[in-house]
Amino acid sequence: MEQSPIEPAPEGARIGRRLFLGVLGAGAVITVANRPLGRMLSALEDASPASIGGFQIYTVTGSIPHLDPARYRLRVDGLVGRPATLTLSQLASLPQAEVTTTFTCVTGWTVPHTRWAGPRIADLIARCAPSSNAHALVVASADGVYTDSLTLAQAEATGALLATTLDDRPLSADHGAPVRLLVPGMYGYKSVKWVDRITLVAKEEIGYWEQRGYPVDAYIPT
Ligand SMILES: Nc1nc2c(c(=O)[nH]1)N[C@H]1C(S)=C(S)[C@@H](COP(=O)(O)O)O[C@H]1N2
Ligand SMILES: [Mo]
Repeated sequence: MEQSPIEPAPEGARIGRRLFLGVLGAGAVITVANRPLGRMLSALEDASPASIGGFQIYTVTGSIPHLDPARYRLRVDGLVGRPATLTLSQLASLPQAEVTTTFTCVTGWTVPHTRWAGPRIADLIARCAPSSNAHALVVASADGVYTDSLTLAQAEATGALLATTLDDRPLSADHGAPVRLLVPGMYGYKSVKWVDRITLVAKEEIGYWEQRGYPVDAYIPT
């Protein structure tokens, strides 16, 4: 599927193609076509139709990875003295942190009072003996495409989590199971879903949406 450089708009994301065509057929297009048609169609092409509990479910690849929890491994590599490969039970045995936050997508939708838990990424990295020249980390998704990056200072200061639960329940596949990044205070595009690799690097790398125009400074204005 060809990808549009724009994140699916919330309106488009709520409407599946079949429903959209049905609406067109019924002549009721005015209820959904409050934006240029091309833009709306490309949003439909790219979007998962799901809206769950106030979240728009996004996946730039057009499909939702279903990772087997038993076979899941998180790799930590790059500029570390002790590269690691962790199972979910090893992640669960690390100190768990919790955060309740308003999840905020830069396109405008928010979900208040979302509660996330999992190990802090800074704690995990500390166990891997980062090299003195390690300055940032790149978080890569098992979807093979999506990445984002934080400086080690940002990981520390924000308390960024490798979230394994949302509202006290294991993450769903739609929300990035079994592990997603959650960066309190930063826009949702930092929150890489289906995390499978964290690589320490000397220089921050530009993430998927930042390469396509989103601000590299992802802090949500307060
Ligand atoms: N792998 C992956 N992670 C991703 C995205 C994506 O398309 N693929 N979209 C990002 C964006 S822009 C947002 S706002 C949130 C949305 O989270 P949700 O799909 O759980 O609602 O996921 C982020 N993480
Ligand atoms: Mo987003």
